[in-house]
Amino acid sequence: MDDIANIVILTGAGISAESGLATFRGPDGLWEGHHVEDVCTPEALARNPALVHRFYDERRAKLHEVEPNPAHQALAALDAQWPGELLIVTQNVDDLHERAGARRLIHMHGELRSALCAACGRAAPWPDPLPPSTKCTGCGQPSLRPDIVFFGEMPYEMEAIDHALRRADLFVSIGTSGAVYPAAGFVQTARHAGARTLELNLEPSAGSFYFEESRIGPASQLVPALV
Ligand code: BV8
Repeated sequence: MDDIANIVILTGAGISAESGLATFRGPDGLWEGHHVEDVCTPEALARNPALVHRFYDERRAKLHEVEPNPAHQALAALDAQWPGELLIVTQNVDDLHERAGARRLIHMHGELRSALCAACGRAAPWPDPLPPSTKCTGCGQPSLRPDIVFFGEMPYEMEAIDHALRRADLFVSIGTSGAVYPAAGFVQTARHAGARTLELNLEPSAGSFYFEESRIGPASQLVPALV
């Protein structure tokens, strides 16, 4: 990695699988038990808020039962010692990257541990438990929702992500099926900017074609071997 200065790392549900968190599209994946349009769209939240809250409450409760795995720990160690620019962009809403110690981190699809006020847009730590009457500490409205980027909503910090991708010398994708945009398009942005591209995944993804190199295997083995 001697000619590499700036690194962007994209992670998906696969990096947390070995910690015990379900992925979306694999066997007994989250989308097996729920239709996306019933739990992960603004319309679903308006139509059946109790179902959407239950879907995210169940996943938030699971966070107390799991720990970061060697893949999260390896990325946090790389983040701590890498002298150049480094950005971990996660599609995941769990807190395993930060619990492993990662600092240069963006949650582009939101976070289970955060609540968003649908009235004023203010985010705050999730008030466990969340009785329906819980009011926003900013505007006082009882309009808290999961701080999750639903389908059809703009992911967070896209400008900062795009800037990092255009400056990257190396783009690494870990544990994602490449099924969801705009994240699935990041490899193309990085390639156009001249970055080397590497995919680490349990199986070829929808975007494998765009990567110079794909390594197949579990993240807990591939990531420590990389860093
Ligand atoms: C938007 C919420 C626009 C959090 C999620 C083209 C461009 C832009 C948008 C679109 C486009 N085409 C279509 C769209 C719309 C849509 C989209 O992409 N649809 C898809 C289905 C075609 N995108 C959007 O709506 C996005 N918004 O574009 O807004 C806009 C513009 C202006 C103004 C307003 C709006 C929003 C997308 C975010 C949606 N939210 N989730 C949550 O509930 O968790 S997406 C959901 O899928 C999760 O966030 C998840 O992160 C994401 C991707 O899934 P993966 O992480 O990849 O997980 P998956 O299970 O699929 O795969 C796991 C992989 O790991 C597998 O490959 C497996 O083999 C591997 N694996 C398993 N175990 C291991 C492993 N690998 C290594 N080791 C292991 N042990």
